[in-house]
Amino acid sequence: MTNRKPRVLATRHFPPDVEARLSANFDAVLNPDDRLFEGPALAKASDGCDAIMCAAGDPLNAETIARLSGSIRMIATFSVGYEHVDVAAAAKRKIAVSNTPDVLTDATADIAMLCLLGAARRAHEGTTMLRTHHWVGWSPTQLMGVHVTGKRLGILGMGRIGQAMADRARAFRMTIHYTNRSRLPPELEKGALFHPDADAMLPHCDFLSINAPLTPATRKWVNAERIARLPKGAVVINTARGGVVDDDALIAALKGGHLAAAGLDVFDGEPRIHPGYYGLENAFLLPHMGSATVETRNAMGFKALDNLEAFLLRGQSPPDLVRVSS
Ligand code: 8YV
Repeated sequence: MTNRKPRVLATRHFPPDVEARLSANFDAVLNPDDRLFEGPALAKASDGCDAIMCAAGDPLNAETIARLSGSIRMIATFSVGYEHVDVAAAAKRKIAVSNTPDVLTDATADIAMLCLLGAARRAHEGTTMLRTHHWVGWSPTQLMGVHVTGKRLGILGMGRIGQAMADRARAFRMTIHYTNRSRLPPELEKGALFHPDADAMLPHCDFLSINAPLTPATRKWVNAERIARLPKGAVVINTARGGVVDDDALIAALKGGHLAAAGLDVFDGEPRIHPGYYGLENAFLLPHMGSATVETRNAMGFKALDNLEAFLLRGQSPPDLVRVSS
């Protein structure tokens, strides 16, 4: 028996405090230049490792997982979303997978509210006007946007982040509608109106916030037909995953005027986003910043480490084990 520390590959350059703990407790293989790994290179880099600490966007699909060396026992993703990890393929190879729920709920809901307000109140056009020296002064009709207070907000996916978004919207006296796999108990629902049929909720949404994970069932869920069911002048907010939206349909509705605006923090195929977004004045766009606060990114890293330490150092089940969905 040797006392060697388990070896963990960090696929990304993580926050300094996170890497310090990773290096203290494990034989850490770091990525200080934050090079992005393609699948085969990732598999090669993890040769001889016991675990991989990865992030959203890393290609831990079935093909990469099939190439991983037999020494890999765990994949801990530095994210709550885990659509980039083929959990079933990992389970077949007896590789445990963990994620980081809870700790990024507030930061992501804050960004969702920022997207809602930024889109409704034409923040992109306002800051651009000012910074490009095109502001000639206040005028009674300048940059009139969509009023927020008192409007109806529909939430697709009332999990932790959807509920936190609802809490923020209540401060704006918004009426909350939601659709979810199951209805929430009254103490979590807090008076929000449940729609068992998601499509039936859409005509009630002045604002639609997407807070559902990307799954085969939600891929391109926001399509042309569903956008047409939203009231004219509605605003769409997405802080979940870009793949939930059909970009061509959203861009057409933003150009054609059926939608007043969109506030987007996530994009299909990011960072190579649909080129149609760049020129759209009524799209308030952020580069996937939902969890980007020092406190949150540290908490995500510490949670990933809690899981790695439980499994690799203490032989316990990771507290945030991701199970294969049925
Ligand atoms: C993360 C996210 O920052 O945790 C998630 O699922 O979407 C982000 O906020 C990112 O995925 C890091 O891996």
